[in-house]
Amino acid sequence: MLVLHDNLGSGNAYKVRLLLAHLGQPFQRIEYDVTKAETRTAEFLALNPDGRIPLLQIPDGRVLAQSNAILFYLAQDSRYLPNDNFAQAEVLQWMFFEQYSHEPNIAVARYWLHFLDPSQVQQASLEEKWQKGYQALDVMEKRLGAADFLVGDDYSIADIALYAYTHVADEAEMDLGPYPGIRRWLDRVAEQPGHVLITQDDFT
Ligand SMILES: N[C@@H](CCC(=O)N[C@@H](CS)C(=O)NCC(=O)O)C(=O)O
Repeated sequence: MLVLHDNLGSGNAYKVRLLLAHLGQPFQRIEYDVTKAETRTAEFLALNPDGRIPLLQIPDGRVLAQSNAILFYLAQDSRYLPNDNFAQAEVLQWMFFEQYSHEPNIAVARYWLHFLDPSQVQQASLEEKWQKGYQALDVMEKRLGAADFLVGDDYSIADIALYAYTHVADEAEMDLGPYPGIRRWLDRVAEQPGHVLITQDDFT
């Protein structure tokens, strides 16, 4: 069986749980408390020297890190990755955007405000994260104001990658009010068959 080294609060890990749920693929979850450095033990570092979840262990023992690489691996030959070469590259384009322009801002602001002691957060750093996070949302709104999904006409792993932290932007104290296209898209994603909430933890 697939084993997911996981954390229920993590949007990066949720991406993988969400795709596995869509695929109807059972998996075992091992939970780590990232606020207590549980992914920094010698045992975990032997599995992933980068010391981070999500980490997927496949039945032959190989492991794969990086949420979006895991999505790309699991989505092969499924309806969640388009067949066309250019559309596949567009999926990757959105997933690289997610990791460079979206996650480092919205996910980090959420982590500071929702999981750490907010009184320890430097206001200037937070405001920079918000400003860059809103820039990323502006980019998404340009697409989603006029289209149902990020790539082509269908739901794909590009949507899963960007849904993970966008749907909890309120926990980063960010306001999605000015983004009607994104808000409609969030509802559309939540209506996909097999959708699970970020808090769901029973998958075996
Ligand atoms: N780029 C990585 C980021 C993974 C990541 O930042 N994981 C966090 C939780 S969201 C983590 O494991 N943090 C624990 C640590 O750094 O010690 C991905 O997309 O998987």
